[in-house]
Amino acid sequence: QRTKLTYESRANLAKSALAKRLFNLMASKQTNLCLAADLNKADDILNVADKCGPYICLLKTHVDIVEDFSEGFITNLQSLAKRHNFLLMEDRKFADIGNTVSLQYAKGIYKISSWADLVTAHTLPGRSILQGLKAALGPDASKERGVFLLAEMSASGNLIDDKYKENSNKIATEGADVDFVAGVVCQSSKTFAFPGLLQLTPGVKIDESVDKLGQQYQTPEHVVQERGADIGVVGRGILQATNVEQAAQTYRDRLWAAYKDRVAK
Ligand code: BMP
Repeated sequence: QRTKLTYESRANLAKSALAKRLFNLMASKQTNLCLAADLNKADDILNVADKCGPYICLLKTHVDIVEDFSEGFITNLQSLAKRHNFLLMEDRKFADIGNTVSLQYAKGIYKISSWADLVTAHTLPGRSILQGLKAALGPDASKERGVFLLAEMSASGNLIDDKYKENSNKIATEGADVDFVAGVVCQSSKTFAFPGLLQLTPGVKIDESVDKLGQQYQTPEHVVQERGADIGVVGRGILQATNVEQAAQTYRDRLWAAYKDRVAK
């Protein structure tokens, strides 16, 4: 069972170079917290990235909500990622034909492929989504990049059923492009079994169970121990706290303790 194995041992099983890197980073830095930096101003994102940087393994962006985007913002974000040792994930949720996702990944204002270590993609279009994203990268660059595939969502009433999950798992674990898949975004340990993939689980908050727009929350302990999360994604639980740095530390401590407990049992 993958949830019983340590991140160190799973790093050796990973087929994606990025998954290996992230497993090792989590183990050495002792954090399985991903910050969802969903803020609209570049400086606000850089500010939380600097404060929370020591406690996170991953910083997740929605770059299309940044009102004052510039290349300088990306350069600054990259230097914070380097200083505090975390990776960058653009939560783009690609969902189009191969040719279009290839253009969306590399071109336009954001040039996502030039800076995001990881991106997210829906499996709705099938395998061609991986081929399309890979096509945007040079032959060597694909070793420095990875994708998390969406196999489940935390939104209430979402349309994903068991068949869709099962087929998403196949895309993540079978075929020529599995070296590009670092993990799966999902809500349950049953969604996939392969220990070389990371389970990223959003919808984590300590003291709320829903928001007003369909988001469903669980506690850090519940997502790690009952749902199989390897990385817990926290946005508003940290961003709306009076002390952002302290909140990041609390989420990091609780997610990490839950993981240590899980592998010890
Ligand atoms: P918050 O903790 O503030 O609810 O933020 C959750 C983050 O995770 C958002 O950036 C959202 O886009 C993302 N997310 C999610 O909430 N549920 C999913 O199923 C997939 C996601 O990427």
